[in-house]
Amino acid sequence: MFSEIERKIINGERLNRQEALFLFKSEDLHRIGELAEEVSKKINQNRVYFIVNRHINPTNICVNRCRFCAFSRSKGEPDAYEMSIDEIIKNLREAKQSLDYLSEVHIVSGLHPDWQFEHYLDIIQQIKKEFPSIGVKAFTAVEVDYFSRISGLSIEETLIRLKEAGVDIMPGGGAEIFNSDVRAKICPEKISGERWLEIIKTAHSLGIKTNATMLYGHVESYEDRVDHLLRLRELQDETGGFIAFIPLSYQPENTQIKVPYPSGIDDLKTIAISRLVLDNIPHIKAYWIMLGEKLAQLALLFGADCLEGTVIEEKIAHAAGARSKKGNTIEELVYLIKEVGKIPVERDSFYNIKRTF
Ligand code: V47
Repeated sequence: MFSEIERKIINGERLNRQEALFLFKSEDLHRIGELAEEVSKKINQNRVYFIVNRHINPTNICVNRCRFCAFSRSKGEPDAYEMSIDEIIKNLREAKQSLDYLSEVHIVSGLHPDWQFEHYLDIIQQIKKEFPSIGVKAFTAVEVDYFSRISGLSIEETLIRLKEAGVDIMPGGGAEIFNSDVRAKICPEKISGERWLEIIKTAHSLGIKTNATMLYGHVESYEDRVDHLLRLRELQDETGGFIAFIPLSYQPENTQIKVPYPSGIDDLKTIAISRLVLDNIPHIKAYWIMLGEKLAQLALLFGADCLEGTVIEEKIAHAAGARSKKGNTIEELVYLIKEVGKIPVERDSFYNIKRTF
């Protein structure tokens, strides 16, 4: 089957479910990687993107206590926190100062039992008022569903309000693995995979671009991963609204799902197969925070074309044992990219090129 798969990839033909599954079961990581690299070069030439950004998590208090999540807390727990809007602005000012400027803020929050939708809107409005030129990547489909429930607004109306407040693009979190049996084991309180896809579809129909993620390396099977990728590919055929796909390598510490970290082999294979299956999503991110800097660097030769960004302060993966730094400098990201013989490209939220190194 491998030679037929190779033929299809070289001719730009689409892989089917069986073929994608075959690749996950294959041990020929080198050849899978080589093929993914060829596809990546066709789409993004020799460029590798990164962004000068800061992650902000306004609160870790969350009514969904997903079993894979080591970050969330219930109200009243000693290390539960809530950031004020002033603190958020102060963090962004400091990031801007230390990096000279900031292109984007990435905001993912907990589902706070007391905060109103207006408060989340206020966070975005105040950020936009203070930093009008910064791209705002904010709130996953899971949060949008929650905002709609607490406000009584439809999903469409909720998204319109977010867009008006200043949301430019939505991050891809909360997708996990779409299969409902897996979701019942890892995040029983979370919205279904179908609901996640429906909300993202609505966002795309309103002109809001989004990312997509897949959390792998816990209790899911290769079949579940392939199913997840195919459902994303199908939606992308309809809407064209996904900009980037980010495979999230499971970090098991302090979580309720105790399994070993995914191996480096599994990480690289998952990146490469994502590039090969998602022929209609332009960018594949190697999220260095979860992969570690060195494996993320190698992933750039296995189909990935983006390293996310400077991040500054990562909390979700580090609560679960991520061994990377919490943030990076532009110089280090440029170094990682140059060392694999690729061209470092600083981008904005929509992958417009700001600077080439
Ligand atoms: O949705 C939670 C995941 C996500 C763990 O869109 C975990 O550009 C691994 O979505 N091990 C949030 N992953 C992060 C995210 C993201 C990150 C960077 C860029 C973008 C983007 C999106 O983190 C959650 C969940 O799937 N997560 N716990 C864990 N233990």
